[in-house]
Amino acid sequence: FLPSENQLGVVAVGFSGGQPKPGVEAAPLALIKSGLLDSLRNDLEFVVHHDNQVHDFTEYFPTSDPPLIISNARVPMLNSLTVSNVTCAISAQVYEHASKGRLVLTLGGDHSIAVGSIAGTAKAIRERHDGREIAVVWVDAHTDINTPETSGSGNIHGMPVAFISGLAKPPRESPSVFGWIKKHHMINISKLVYIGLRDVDPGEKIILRENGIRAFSMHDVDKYGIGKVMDMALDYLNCGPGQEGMPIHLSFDVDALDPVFAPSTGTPVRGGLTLREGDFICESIHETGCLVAMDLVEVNPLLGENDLARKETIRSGCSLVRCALGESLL
Ligand code: EXY
Ligand code: MN
Ligand code: MN
Ligand code: MN
Repeated sequence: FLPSENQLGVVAVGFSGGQPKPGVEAAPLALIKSGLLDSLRNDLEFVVHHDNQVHDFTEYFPTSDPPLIISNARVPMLNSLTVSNVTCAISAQVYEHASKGRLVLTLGGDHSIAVGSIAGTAKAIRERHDGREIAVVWVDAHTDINTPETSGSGNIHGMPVAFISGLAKPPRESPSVFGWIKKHHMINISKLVYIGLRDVDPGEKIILRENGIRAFSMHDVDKYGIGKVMDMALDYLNCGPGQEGMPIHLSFDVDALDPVFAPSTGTPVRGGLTLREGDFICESIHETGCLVAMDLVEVNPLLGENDLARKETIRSGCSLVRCALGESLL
């Protein structure tokens, strides 16, 4: 299942509809302008397949997308048809790269886009490799596993894991919302691990408990150290030394890092990973040789105190990607 040597597909997604703060759609261009793709080509010797476009997918925005009122929900679901249409289009683009055996890098955008990137990866890997499932490593301060019923915000960037795992179904009130997600797009919730958690809603904690989801919070990072946490996480996914391995999709939300290292993001939470710990997570996954796709999301170049804050956040994001793609390999 390993991607072909050094062939990288890039999908740049300028989308912010999964949350209310403008700016996160500007991240792909900011990352690319700061030299990310050039360094992947020149220093890491990737052949980069990219259409040189930052897609805003506005052609997929419905003419009307009112808040979707769902029975038993606390608040309406926001931009539901838009996020559904956009993630469907993303899944097709990611699938296109992955089905050619390329490693796929998706630059967000807010975290709702992971519904599309994971769906595209899961489908391509199943097709290429005899129905094989993918593992997902979700690095985040948050679990993003609210259902439309448990969500207190209605923002879909807090729900992608619920939809891509099938824990949340297309709402009865509007079945076309995520109605495009089929079995072959979905992940198995037992092949998911979280790292970096520190801001999990009460309803999400119940979902984690009821489904026995493997999660490493910041408490675990402090208690065991990041080295041991990665040993445990990769061992759980059968990707440790001497194990058979399985294809890994890494979904990295930059807010997993402490705001000291990534201040320019929509929902910062204190007490996060150091940049070195974030880089170590990425390096450890690179070392397994199992990485098939990565998302980098929630960089918001319009937020943060000043220009330095924004530059630092972009620099941190670039560092994470380069580490996942093998930068620190000796
Ligand atoms: N749990 C909160 C919600 O559902 O609105 C906050 C989610 C923040 C999500 C950020 C992207 O990781
Ligand atoms: Mn593109
Ligand atoms: Mn997230
Ligand atoms: Mn987050």
